[in-house]
Amino acid sequence: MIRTTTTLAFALISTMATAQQHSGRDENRVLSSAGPIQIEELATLEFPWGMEALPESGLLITEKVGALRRWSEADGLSDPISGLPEIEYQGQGGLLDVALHPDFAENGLVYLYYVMAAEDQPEEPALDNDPRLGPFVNTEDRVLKGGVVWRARLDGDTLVEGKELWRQEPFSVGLGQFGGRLVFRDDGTLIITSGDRQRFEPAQSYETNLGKILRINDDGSIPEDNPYWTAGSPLDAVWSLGHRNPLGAAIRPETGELYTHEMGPLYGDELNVPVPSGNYGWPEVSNGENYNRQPIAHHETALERFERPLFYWRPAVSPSGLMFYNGDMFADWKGNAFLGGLSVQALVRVSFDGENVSGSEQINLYRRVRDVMQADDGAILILTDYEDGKLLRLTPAE
Ligand SMILES: [Ca+2]
Repeated sequence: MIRTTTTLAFALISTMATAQQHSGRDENRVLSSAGPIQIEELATLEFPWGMEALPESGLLITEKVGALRRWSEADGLSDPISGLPEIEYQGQGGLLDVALHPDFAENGLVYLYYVMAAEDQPEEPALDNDPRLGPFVNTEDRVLKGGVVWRARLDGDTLVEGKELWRQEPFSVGLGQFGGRLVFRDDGTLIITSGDRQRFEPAQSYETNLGKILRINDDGSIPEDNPYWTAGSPLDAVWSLGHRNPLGAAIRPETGELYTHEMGPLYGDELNVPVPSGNYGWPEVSNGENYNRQPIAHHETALERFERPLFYWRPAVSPSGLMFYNGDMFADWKGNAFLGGLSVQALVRVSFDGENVSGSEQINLYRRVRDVMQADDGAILILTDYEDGKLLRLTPAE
């Protein structure tokens, strides 16, 4: 499929306040192209990472340190839900995303993506740090581990009947870039984003599931209409390849298409519409550079066999979390996509003209935004990063 890559001809509309405004800013009110936005703090969490709306009311929220909690307007934040597996928390790893089965109201099934330490740890961990990581080479974290998708049934405040459905292969030592978002497609299959674990070439390898988007059934079996399905091959679950570190995935309601984004290296964050068997290029092509300045061919100059991003950011926004908005509260933004920006400390809004991107606005929140979702009433809910992370509610200011 050929899509037009949106170039930087679309200048970023920045609503960043001037330095003078910044010094006297009201932390609970920020500017946007749709007018001022009121920010309300609902809860404080430890490294919150993902959230999902419960059918009756309230949310389930993950904390990277290894806890899953409920939150509701009436009762606030719950104690951690019990019954979770042992989670390896360090750096970018820990308890990442949560998703609910499409029939959660009837079956109570909860899906978690978490990082697990290997049962057998090597005596001499292989530190295969790549010079392309530049200053991000890390030799301290020597635990052999990988991302796992796990399903259990929520019974009161306990997860029961836990079962591992999928895991990253192979596990690798330390570092980061696990991916870790989960989203159900309209056909009831589950999409998993798997990062390259800072190892580059596995994203192009037909031997591993690192650096891929995967698709499995709700019970962990593999859909036979996956593009590489041959029964028993490591590629059975692969939907698309050539991804670096995708931390956002959502289904666009108008089309039912899967949208994902991923962090580029130095610059070049991408928004993609992954099609079955599509190769999105990493690490052979990117619109960013390696951290040691070793050049990478840009998508525009590269071979036809690589799919180009629908849109890319340069400089980077460091995207995390993705949702399509269809509420009435921010009526001008209906149909737009929203993603969190970590490095830019902003909520990033993407508008569309049909299937192409028509613009990107950075709504500066002065906080690293980890995840974003829409509440039932059309308010925008946000999780911010770090040990005193917040659940925030954004509504139009009076
Ligand atoms: Ca790419």
